[in-house]
Amino acid sequence: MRTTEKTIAALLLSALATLCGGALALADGAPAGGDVHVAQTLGDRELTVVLRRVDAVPGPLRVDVITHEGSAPGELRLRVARPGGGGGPEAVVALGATPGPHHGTLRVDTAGPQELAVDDGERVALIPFVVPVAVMSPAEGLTYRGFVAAGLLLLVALGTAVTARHGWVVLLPAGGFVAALAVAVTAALLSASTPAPPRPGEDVDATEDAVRDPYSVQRPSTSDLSRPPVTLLLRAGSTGDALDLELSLTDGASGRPVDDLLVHDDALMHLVVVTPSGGLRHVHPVRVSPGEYRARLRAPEPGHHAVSAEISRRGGGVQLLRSPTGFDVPGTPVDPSSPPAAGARDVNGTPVDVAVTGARAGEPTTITARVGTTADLQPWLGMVGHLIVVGPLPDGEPVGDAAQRAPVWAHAHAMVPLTPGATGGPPDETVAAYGPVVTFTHTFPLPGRYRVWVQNQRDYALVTTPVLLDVGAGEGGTP
Ligand SMILES: [Cu+2]
Repeated sequence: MRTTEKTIAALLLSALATLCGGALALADGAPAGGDVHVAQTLGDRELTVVLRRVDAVPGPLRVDVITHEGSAPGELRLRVARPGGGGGPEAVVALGATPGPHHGTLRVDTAGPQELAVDDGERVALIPFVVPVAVMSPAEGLTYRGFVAAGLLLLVALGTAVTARHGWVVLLPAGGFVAALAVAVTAALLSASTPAPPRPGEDVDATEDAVRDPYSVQRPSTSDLSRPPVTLLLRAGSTGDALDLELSLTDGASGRPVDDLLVHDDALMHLVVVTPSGGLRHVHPVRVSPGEYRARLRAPEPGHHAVSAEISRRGGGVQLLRSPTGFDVPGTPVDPSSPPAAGARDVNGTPVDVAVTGARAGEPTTITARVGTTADLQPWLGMVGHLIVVGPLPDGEPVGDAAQRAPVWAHAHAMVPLTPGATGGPPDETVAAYGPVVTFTHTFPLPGRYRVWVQNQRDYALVTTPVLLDVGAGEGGTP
């Protein structure tokens, strides 16, 4: 082989190495999705079901079921199904007596909307989720075709360089290789800024969201806030020493079942119940069919309960629904208990110290809770802490009745601090590294006496701290 041919062969070989390296880097840069966390009050268990990211179909779907303090050991059966279709293969998750994560792996065969069925033997929760469809834009298509053509032409050029008698013959495939490579590289650069085409039957916004974040179709978008309000129908039926709540969601305009709820703050629905004695129940009803949700309350108190539900509809933003009826449990109501306003207390073995500054209507009030003694709080529903506010409440009547008419029901959060440089999603409940000081800011619109509950998770147990808060009139006698 002459010197020029050797030089051409060496150049082509180095180009081949670059091409292979480039192709690998491209594969590593594939769009990544996230995990979906869904809190579920299934029977007597409060669970967090975590659907891990699906990288390819057909492929494995790993499901982590996180149990909490007081969860009975047992078995859950999981299966994946297309909405309205038959069930796929099952996986059994054995729930141990120790609270924490328990694992199961299923198989998903197709992309698109599906349901994860979680069956405790008595009730089946159907959790909608989406396996992202790989959508290729024209620029991405050109990139792949360009690299394939360049690779083939490179092999032809190499073969020609070894066998051809005249060096100029190699220039033909080598020139084609350079041209194909140029097209591929240009298309790769373009594809970074070109949106992917919409999938059939889907709007462009949703598809763009789905490409950036495959699970975004389950999260609210701020760009579209046009869905009608939801009507919440509530029925309560007794089951032994528990109470089964049946919740029906219907569209305020069409009257049809509402089946477009998004996972919002790690749940499809957050149900808040204020009990006659002034207790708080915060549960996450399971979806049993389109628009139908169920939750069980253990050891219900006699008397009237006030109920609100927080949901988020796709295209409808977050809605706080208040049940106009609440529900009644037969029997004589116990006297309401009055929690302390501020200061130190013990909540089921956890030392909690609450401080309040401000507390004037129309001005920001800061509520600071020191929960435990070290930084061992776990994120619950994606937050270090939750603050639930109901009021103003008159003294001298059962709290459930007063809460039914209370003008203000509100919900504030203490966010999980962002870890600098973190590339993954937010930490899940297995990370016990937050607190012990948790701070909330809330502006009370009206003066009066409020009931406030601070909620945190520690050792897989929910710590609910009730606080009685007197909010004074604001500057200038607001409002
Ligand atoms: Cu909730």
